[in-house]
Amino acid sequence: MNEAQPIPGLPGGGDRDGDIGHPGDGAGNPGHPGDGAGDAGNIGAIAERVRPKLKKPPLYKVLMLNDDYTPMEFVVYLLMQLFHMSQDRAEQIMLHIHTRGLGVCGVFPREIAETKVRQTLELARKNQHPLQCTMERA
Ligand code: TYC
Repeated sequence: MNEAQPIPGLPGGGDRDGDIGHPGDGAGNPGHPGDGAGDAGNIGAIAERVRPKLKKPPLYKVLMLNDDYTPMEFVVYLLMQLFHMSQDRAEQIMLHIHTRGLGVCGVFPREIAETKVRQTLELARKNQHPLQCTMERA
């Protein structure tokens, strides 16, 4: 046995699909001794993936919409509290939404995006602001 064994999650391992080490995504050792992988001339070698390729979860953009009534300071506060932005970043994004009509607050897997939208709307309603927030596939 002199086959080099790449170490999962380290450079040189992996399945060349361009990602970096999702557990169980096929990164790692190509075959074990006796499993048929790499045995040239082994007629009828088993060509079945031991670990089926797992799909990465689809991502969603959380979008915030402009309106004429929600105070700028409230939007900045919300971007800092719920989207963990710095004050400078939150002001930039708020002004982008204010001038362009809408903007992206972040990109997340579906359930996290849903939670961000819900928390944004809850906080806005609690403070009686008409702010609108939604999500779409990234
Ligand atoms: N247009 C609002 C104002 O002038 C500010 C604002 C910014 C509102 C972003 C909503 O998502 C928003 N007070």
